[in-house]
Amino acid sequence: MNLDFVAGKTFETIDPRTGETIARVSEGDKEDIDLAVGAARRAFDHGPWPRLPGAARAKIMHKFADLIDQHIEELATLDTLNAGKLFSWGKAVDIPSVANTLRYFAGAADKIHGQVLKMSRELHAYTLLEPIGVVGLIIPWNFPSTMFFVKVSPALAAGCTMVVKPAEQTPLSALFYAHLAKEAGIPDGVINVVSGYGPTAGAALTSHMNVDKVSFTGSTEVGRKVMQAAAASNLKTVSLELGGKSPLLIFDDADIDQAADLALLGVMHNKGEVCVAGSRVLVQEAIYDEFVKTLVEKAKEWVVGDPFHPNSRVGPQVDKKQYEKVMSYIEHGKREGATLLTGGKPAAKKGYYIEPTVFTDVTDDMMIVKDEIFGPVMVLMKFKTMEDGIRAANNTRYGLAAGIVTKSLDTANTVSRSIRAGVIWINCYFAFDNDCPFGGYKSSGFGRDEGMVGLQKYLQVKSVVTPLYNSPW
Ligand code: TXE
Repeated sequence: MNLDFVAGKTFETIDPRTGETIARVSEGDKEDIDLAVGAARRAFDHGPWPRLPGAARAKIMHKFADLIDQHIEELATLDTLNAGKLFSWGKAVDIPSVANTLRYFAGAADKIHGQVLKMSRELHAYTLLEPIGVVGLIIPWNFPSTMFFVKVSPALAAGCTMVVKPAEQTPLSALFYAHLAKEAGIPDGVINVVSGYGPTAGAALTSHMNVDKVSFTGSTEVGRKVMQAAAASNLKTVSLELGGKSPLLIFDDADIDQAADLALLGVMHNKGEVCVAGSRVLVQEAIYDEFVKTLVEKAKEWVVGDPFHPNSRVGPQVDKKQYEKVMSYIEHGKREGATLLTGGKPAAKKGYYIEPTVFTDVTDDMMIVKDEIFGPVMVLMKFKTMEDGIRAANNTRYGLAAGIVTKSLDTANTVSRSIRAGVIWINCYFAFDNDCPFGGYKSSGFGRDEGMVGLQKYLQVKSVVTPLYNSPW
């Protein structure tokens, strides 16, 4: 639970619509992480949570989910105020989905079991699946609620106890969730939320000797530091969900209208602050010119504006640092000689709004083609054959997601097996589901969130062996 932290320091949290401060939040540091890990350790070693029958944990998780349902408006408001996310989307999709994530993993809590093993000698053996222990969950700011529950829910179902470090940009909904967890009856010490900065509180968690696992979502750069800290401390296990530069391949048999809608959704949704954003759009040459015309026309439908307004589809970037990062990539793209098809400018005098932006005439060596921009910026490229398309799609250090738009089953099957990425969407994009694992290949990290695979990483396998007969061993 959120405490008054040791040093009594606070930090500002801002409203990206205006850049103004909306609240001051307790700033946790190493000492606070120590206290939180201590509480989680006691709750794991001596508390009821890991020892409860799975069904009893599930019952409390369902209560937690019901409480979220009762506070959808407040929670969606916090994420809009703090992260600039669309309120209508939060209310209809994001917040109801996090309650369902809890319910999905609650359904697994009483079905966690090992296997009976077929030994080659006269031995009886079986495996036990045990909770991995105290877990550190480091959350990014682009989906403050979704990412909280993508990590907290399987950890709760497994019987782990945890310390959650929300992103410094978006601590507000995480603090509300800590309050609801207590109200739901989750025992003290099971979920500890420490708001604070990455290099202090976050780093203390990753190097802590009493943390058994860290699950991290964030930048590739910090992902490297998390692994180093784990290796240099107690060799805790690590899973990393990092950046991406995902391709969307549009083949010449595609419906151009549908393809343009998917392409825009893929990179403009959540103002491009999405790890799986389809930021490289690759179009087969026969339909390229017509596709460009349709895309530019449809880009106008992505209205930039106050995320509380029901007509807005693109809110402000989360903070000044991200706004400046995206604008500097746009300037760089212009300097590198790419053609700006649409957008490319700030979209308001106040706040961190950026116009939906599309570049074309790009080359593989340009920074706007290689780097994750994490804003509403698309690069558009042309390819000739399927092989060319696959080669271009894989020409990236990342491997988080990819999209394919085609009417041909052959094309869809061949391409989906040829792209090195953790999720492939065929004729859709962002088709997430709790049962569908996602995570990265290459520099997009390793380990999977969601699905039963997402539960496994919070469990540990123990083998138990005994002689079959009471004969001397
Ligand atoms: O990320 P950081 P930033 C990418 C995206 C974005 C860029 C930079 O391209 O523009 O990263 O964003 C915590 N030890 N993604 O700087 O710093 C931090 O407090 C432990 C993609 O905000 O990686 C926050 O909670 N933790 C990504 C979390 O890491 C540390 C989502 C993410 O912040 C730490 C976010 C440290 N030394 C950014 N330093 C995605 N995959 O969706 C920071 N943190």
